[in-house]
Amino acid sequence: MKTNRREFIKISSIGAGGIILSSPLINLLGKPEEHKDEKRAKRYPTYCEVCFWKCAGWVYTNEEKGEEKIWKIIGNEDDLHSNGRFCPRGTGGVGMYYDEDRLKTPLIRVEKDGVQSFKEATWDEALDLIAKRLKEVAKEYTPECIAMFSHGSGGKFFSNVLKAMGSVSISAPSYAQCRGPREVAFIATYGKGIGSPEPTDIKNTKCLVLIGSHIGENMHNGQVQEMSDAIDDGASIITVDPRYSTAASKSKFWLPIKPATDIALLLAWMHVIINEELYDKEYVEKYTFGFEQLKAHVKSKTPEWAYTITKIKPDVIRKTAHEMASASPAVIIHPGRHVTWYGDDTQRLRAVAILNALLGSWGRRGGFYNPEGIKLKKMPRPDYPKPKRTWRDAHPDQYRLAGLALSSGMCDATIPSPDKDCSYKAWIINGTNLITTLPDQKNTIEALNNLEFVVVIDTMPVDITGYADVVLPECTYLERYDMLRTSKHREPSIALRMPAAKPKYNSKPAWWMAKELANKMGLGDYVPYEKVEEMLDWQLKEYGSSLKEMQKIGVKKIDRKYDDLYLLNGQEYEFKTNTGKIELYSTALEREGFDAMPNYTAHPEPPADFYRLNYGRAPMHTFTRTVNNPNLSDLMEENKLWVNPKVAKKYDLEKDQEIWLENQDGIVSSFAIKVRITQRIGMDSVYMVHGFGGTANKLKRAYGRGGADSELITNVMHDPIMGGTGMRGNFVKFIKNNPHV
Ligand SMILES: Nc1nc2c(c(=O)[nH]1)N[C@H]1C(S)=C(S)[C@@H](COP(=O)(O)OP(=O)(O)OC[C@H]3O[C@@H](n4cnc5c(=O)[nH]c(N)nc54)[C@H](O)[C@@H]3O)O[C@H]1N2
Ligand SMILES: Nc1nc2c(c(=O)[nH]1)N[C@H]1C(S)=C(S)[C@@H](COP(=O)(O)OP(=O)(O)OC[C@H]3O[C@@H](n4cnc5c(=O)[nH]c(N)nc54)[C@H](O)[C@@H]3O)O[C@H]1N2
Ligand code: SF4
Ligand SMILES: [Mo]
Repeated sequence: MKTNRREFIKISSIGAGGIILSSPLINLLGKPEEHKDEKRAKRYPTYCEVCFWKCAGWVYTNEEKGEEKIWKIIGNEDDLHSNGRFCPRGTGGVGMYYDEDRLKTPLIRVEKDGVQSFKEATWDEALDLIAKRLKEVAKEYTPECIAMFSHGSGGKFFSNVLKAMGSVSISAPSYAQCRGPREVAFIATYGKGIGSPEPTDIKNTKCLVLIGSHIGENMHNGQVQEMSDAIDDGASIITVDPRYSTAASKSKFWLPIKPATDIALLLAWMHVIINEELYDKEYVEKYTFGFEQLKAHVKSKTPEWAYTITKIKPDVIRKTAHEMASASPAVIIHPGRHVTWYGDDTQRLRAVAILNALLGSWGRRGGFYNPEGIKLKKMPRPDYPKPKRTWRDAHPDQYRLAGLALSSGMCDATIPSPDKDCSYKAWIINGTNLITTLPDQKNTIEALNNLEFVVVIDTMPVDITGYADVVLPECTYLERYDMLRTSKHREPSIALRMPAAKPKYNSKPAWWMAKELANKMGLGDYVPYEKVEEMLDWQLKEYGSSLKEMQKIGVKKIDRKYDDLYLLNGQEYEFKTNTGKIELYSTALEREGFDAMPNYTAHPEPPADFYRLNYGRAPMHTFTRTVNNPNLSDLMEENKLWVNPKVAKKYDLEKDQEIWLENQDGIVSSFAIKVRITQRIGMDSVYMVHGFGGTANKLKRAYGRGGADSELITNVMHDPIMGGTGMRGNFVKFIKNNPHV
């Protein structure tokens, strides 16, 4: 059975606490001493799901009129990700539980008289249908034709079922739309990626260089705290950002770079550091490969050369290079996180990696430390079948250095084309709002229309749920168990998430859905437990703990196995690169036919009357994940378009005037966005926070609020090295009268 056109269905839904904000950066974090335990309260351990920093905390419940209610969430003081403090989003996570617009029961797409709509279903009906349709797709095509997109904790449970079926096409948008280029660049240079949380030793640094990494608005908790401490300890901050970000306002040097020219600045910094012999000679000699080639490569890349490109004055380039060198090796050129900007991102991040190597910061106190984590044992289960095709076949002979599946690549491969085998026929989408997450919405929708079957697992009726054949409502992280958190850090640790309340409505945890689905598909042996608690307890035993103990402590620290947080003086060390050295000259890139050392190439400029569309984060929101959250939308209910006063004057734009935007491809924004006139943005760009302007009409607080950068990002600049989707090459012009009337 083929679905014809997959009509977008606007889902109908069936069925608090406040936060005080003061000034930016550290003041946004809750203080541990503010939270005095109250006698009647019960507390349950969790780790936060409002973003991917995964801070561990405590959920407090209180009895109100004989009923237990979730009251507040605070940080767990034993946790290295949070140090006992939560960011406003984490604190506001309670709102996810109370949001009355939540998905409440499974939904199945039905068609009557040519009109498609969702009907409410029981779990049995929904899961039976999924099992039947996935088996049909696997039989008619191959199991490899089923793909999964996931960004969230439940993904592990569903990927187990998918692998048991015989497909390994499992991707997260946090790779090709986020940190992929940085991982590839650091692996090419050091033989090791960055990972999450970033092992930047910010608390011990003397100089932190942020290149478009807007820590303070990007509220990755531990980093914000460490940056604040470092500033108090006298560290200097150098911020390179065309926008006067919160970080820029805390910086000794703010370099308002012309957008898309960072590689030129990085090469000029290398030039100064090599030319003036400011690099860490002993380190470079002992650990690196290709210094002479690099020296020749950057010989002509003078600050004067870079000035013409970046608009950063030569003396500022020199001064900031001296500032970094005088802090060396306790200096961090931060690798950033969302780095898919202009398509040459792996090379820009290579330049970042190389500059760190020249300053000897990798493996050094105040630079990058060597994190350690633990790997939990898996309960015995049958071997997975070996797939005949993987996600790599979506782009044969391309992006061979990509280490993880590309969401965008898998999406593209779903659209039949003469030069591509149409690989995917069914998608499972868990915890990712692909419509607003992948660039070029038209492309994503075309892929969705070509699918035979789509399952969406989410907590909210967000945009992507409207394209599903079956929608499964997951309960929030406050109502469920999940896998144990074991991310690497200065010390290894384990954190538990457990339910603080029963799932509201007819929602269920991912582990339960995946287990039921596996059973219905005859794959029950792959889920060797009745309840996930059994598995958690089994895994914890290996570390001398138990579920019971973890329920009391939440976080268990484990001693480091190796005493190698930093490199020792003069220590021999073999890097996992082709040469065993830190590759200033990359043999891996050369072998793949790419530049072995980064080069600057110019990018297109905005046409007349157009402005570059810049976007980023706000401290109180995470993408579309939080825009409907009652607590967080109270703090920030819409985004605004940052416009420079001179530009505003040119077009006669007033403060808070509602305007629409049209991009270079003629795409017009669905909703109006208010103008914020500010000197903090340059003359060639406009800026907005990502996540707003949603079209999902059942999200009362989010629908149509503000503008969506996602709608306007239609020009995708693919990174030829790893397939990342550069999203900052889009230009917009202003429309003052409502184009939709
Ligand atoms: N235009 C544009 N695109 C971008 C970015 C940008 O800045 N601008 N940023 C990029 C980056 S850096 C990233 S990391 C990605 C992020 O991409 P996504 O992770 O897709 O971002 P969200 O929009 O937050 O979508 C998360 C979805 O998970 C759902 N959800 C929340 N909690 C749960 C849960 O417990 N269970 C389940 N099943 N679902 C849950 C939310 O309701 C929401 O639908 O987007 C990338 N794409
Ligand atoms: N509060 C909050 N915090 C978050 C998130 C969130 O949703 N909310 N999301 C998390 C996630 S998944 C990620 S990946 C990170 C992303 O956060 P980061 O990696 O810190 O930042 P980006 O989104 O890449 O960059 C945004 C900054 O880049 C600047 N910029 C734009 N163009 C250029 C340019 O050409 N050159 C330079 N040098 N700068 C430029 C913008 O002005 C803006 O200040 O944030 C994380 N932290
Ligand atoms: S940084 Fe904030 S939103 Fe992210 S996990 Fe930590 S508390 Fe939650
Ligand atoms: Mo991200």
